[in-house]
Amino acid sequence: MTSASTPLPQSRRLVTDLPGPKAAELLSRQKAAVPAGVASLMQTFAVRAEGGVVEDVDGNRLIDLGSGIAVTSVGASAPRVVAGVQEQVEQFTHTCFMVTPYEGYVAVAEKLGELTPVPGPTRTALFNSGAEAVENAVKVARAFTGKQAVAAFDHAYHGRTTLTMALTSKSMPYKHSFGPFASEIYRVSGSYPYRDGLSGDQAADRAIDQLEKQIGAASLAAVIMEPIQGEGGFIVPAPGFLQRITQWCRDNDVVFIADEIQTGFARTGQWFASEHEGIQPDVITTAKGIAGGMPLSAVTGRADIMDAAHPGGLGGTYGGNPVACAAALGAIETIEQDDLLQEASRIEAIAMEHLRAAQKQDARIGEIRGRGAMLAFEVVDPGTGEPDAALTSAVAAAARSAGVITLTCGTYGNVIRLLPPLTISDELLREGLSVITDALAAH
Ligand code: PLZ
Repeated sequence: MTSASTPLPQSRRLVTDLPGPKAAELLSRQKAAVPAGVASLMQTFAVRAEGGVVEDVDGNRLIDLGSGIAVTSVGASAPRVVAGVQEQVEQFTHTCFMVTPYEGYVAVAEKLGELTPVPGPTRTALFNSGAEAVENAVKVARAFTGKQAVAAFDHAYHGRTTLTMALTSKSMPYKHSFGPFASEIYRVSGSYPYRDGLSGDQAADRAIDQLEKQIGAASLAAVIMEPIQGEGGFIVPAPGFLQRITQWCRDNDVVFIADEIQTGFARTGQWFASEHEGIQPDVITTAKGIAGGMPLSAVTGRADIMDAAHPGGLGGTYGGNPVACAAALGAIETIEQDDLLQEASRIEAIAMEHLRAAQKQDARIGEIRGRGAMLAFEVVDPGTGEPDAALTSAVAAAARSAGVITLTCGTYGNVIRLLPPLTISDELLREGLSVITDALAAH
């Protein structure tokens, strides 16, 4: 360990407005050098992050309720992640696993085989981003089944590459003006109990009917679904929905892919959200929380499915980079040793209590939902229940200006979501929540 710096205090501190003077200068440099298409939410620039706090260039300390979109679940700069990365960079940074393999990749694959709820013997291939994992999950499903069609759900998010844009449901901002999209992708209705009012069985009947009538099992290689839909609005399907869908896939020789890129790695209070649903996916895609902030993703699947791709058919220059693998082993050890599953449940209890109390005072808080440290509420018109996207953006912007990193999501843009690091203290979490609910009360 080389870092001799003092720990970053785990508290919010605003010494300037946002952006402060240094951030304002960087923002103008960003504007001149980075395309507008790459937009940043926070009006400031990070220089340091630790635990649940991000420090900016002007010395402000922000409460992190986003974890870089569900990535630093073990806390920013988690000690075991930092140590693993430092040790690895001193040995070597890259050989390419397809050229000269190394143990870290195999160790991560073994760990994912143990931890994921995929039945029977498994194999794991490593990649860089979530979208790349989804692409490869589709490749193996097609190779295994000899079929081509892939079904995704309403409100789904699977990435920004050509294939994963096609799988993603929402046009703006993800797909608008970027077509044509990949072919043989179909969309069916999912389960959104707050808005469709259907039970898990009713929603599954509807989806299965669409799968059978509009695609046909004989053409269908895979069904892909996030067990809690993330970007779509932290939508938890009605109980039983996922069980029915996975059973239908099993009965019809269709590969069921659970996209656990956002829900994985203790985020929901289990290692994987599939476990809450009692399902055993054939293939699971993971990324984000897997490596404490280093770019790494994985496809873990039944050995017979994964081995259907021919030797040399899967890979990439950087997939399973040794530094990212060392970070993943550090992150996984942290989740295990520090019992972060329990921490996710602690966060759920505190946040639910806070949000339910706020809801009693304010009927614009619609459904509060989620699991563990993946929680959200809808902002609605209290009379009609219609989504209120304008109010949602205003509240989130106000919370950000007050020093709380606050993310929104949802097909209708009206969901405020909480994705704090699992290590955040009770105090910091409560303060961050109060900033958000106070911002709502002030609007
Ligand atoms: N699958 C379920 O949540 C990434 C996207 C943010 P990448 N979600 C955050 C944005 O606006 O780009 C995600 C996900 C699920 C796939 C992905 C894609 O993962 O690592 O961003 O490619």
